[in-house]
Amino acid sequence: MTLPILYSFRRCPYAMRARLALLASGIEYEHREVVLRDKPADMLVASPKGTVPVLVLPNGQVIDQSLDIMLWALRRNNPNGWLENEEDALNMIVQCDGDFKFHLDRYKYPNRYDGANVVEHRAKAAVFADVVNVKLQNTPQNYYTFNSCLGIYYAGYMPFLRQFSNTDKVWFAAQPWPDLQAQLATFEASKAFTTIMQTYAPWQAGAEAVIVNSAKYSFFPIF
Ligand SMILES: N[C@@H](CCC(=O)N[C@@H](CS)C(=O)NCC(=O)O)C(=O)O
Repeated sequence: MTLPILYSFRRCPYAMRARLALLASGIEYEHREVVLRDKPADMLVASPKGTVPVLVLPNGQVIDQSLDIMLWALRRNNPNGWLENEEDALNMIVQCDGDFKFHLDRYKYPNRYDGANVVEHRAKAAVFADVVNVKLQNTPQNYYTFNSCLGIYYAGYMPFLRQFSNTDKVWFAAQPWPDLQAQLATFEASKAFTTIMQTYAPWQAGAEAVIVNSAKYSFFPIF
């Protein structure tokens, strides 16, 4: 049987959210781990822009934006109810991918951006963290325990907030965001996150296929 193929990179937050949604969907796929400085020719043929994640479907269709991969998977199969509050979730993901990511990159990698002021960019990125913290405060507690990873809503941007928190853990822990800090800890400890962070050898043409979400490599349900 021909399966969808996901080109992915373990530490890429965009690829993380695609893998989370694919895991939640239970859709079986072939995982191809990519080394960013040595991208496989097959991936570049499918998507010349050269970013991960890229999903190649058996009919040849290529989905090369992480959010589109999430929506493709969850609209096809959504046994964990990950599309609840979809409109609000998408609005939050747009904020994450826009201003927040812009300032996160400059906070995290100031050397890559001429004249980037770390403290200024951290303060601007913190605006989104604050919004998420308020949202979490207003979310009924049982929602967390019912669905420990909270669906596309949080899978869409938790990998990015995780990068933000890891850039300076001491500073992050000192911020007045108890709900966000707790939710990030829950996210990192979740079965879903540990599953999608498992390591794979870089893919090479001709290598044995790594199948994800099959009984052999994964488990279902995930929460
Ligand atoms: N808008 C894209 C962004 C993906 C992206 O920028 N991925 C990074 C890795 S985190 C990448 O592949 N960069 C190319 C490179 O570093 O060569 C998406 O949502 O999928």
